[in-house]
Amino acid sequence: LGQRGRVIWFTGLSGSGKSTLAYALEARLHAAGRHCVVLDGDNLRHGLCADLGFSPADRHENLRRAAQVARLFAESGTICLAAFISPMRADREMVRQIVGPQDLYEVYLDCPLEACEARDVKQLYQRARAGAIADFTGVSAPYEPPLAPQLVLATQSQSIEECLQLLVELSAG
Ligand code: GGZ
Repeated sequence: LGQRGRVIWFTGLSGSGKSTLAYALEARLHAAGRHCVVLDGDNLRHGLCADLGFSPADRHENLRRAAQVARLFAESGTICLAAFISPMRADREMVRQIVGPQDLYEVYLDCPLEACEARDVKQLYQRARAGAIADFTGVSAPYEPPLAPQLVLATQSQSIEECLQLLVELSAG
């Protein structure tokens, strides 16, 4: 294959741009002939993790499974783009241990809660504020920003194109 796998792990609030950037990066890498795959809440929580909700214990288990799958992809030489809120430092540390520190690139999507909430594409924040969704990250559940991520993207102020260029370097460098 001539290509070493790795895991690009996106962490950030709901609406910070994780899946958008992961899928845009996937398209870029595909176009450059690289094998890659996206894992996110949408494709895992409907299948492999369909039994899990959003309690701290369920998020922990969700991220443990996601990290194990990501490692399998990386071992196969694929670039795995994993987009999960992954709100707790301890859970992200578990991810690092499972994937292996040398293959794990943590990307923090640093976007103010107000900006994520203003977008509210799926009206989840609105429902969380109304009390209809419990344990909602940023509203009624915590988010702990990474202390030493490999890359920080200020998705409110940086353009998608700017973010993508940094991500391509991180994925291929
Ligand atoms: C956070 C929730 C919740 C709660 C449903 N808290 O923006 P989305 O909608 O499309 O992506 C979010 C997704 C988060 O799943 P993850 O697997 O990434 O979470 S974690 O890493 O914490 O395990 C959001 C939706 O699920 N969603 N309820 N209570 N996000």
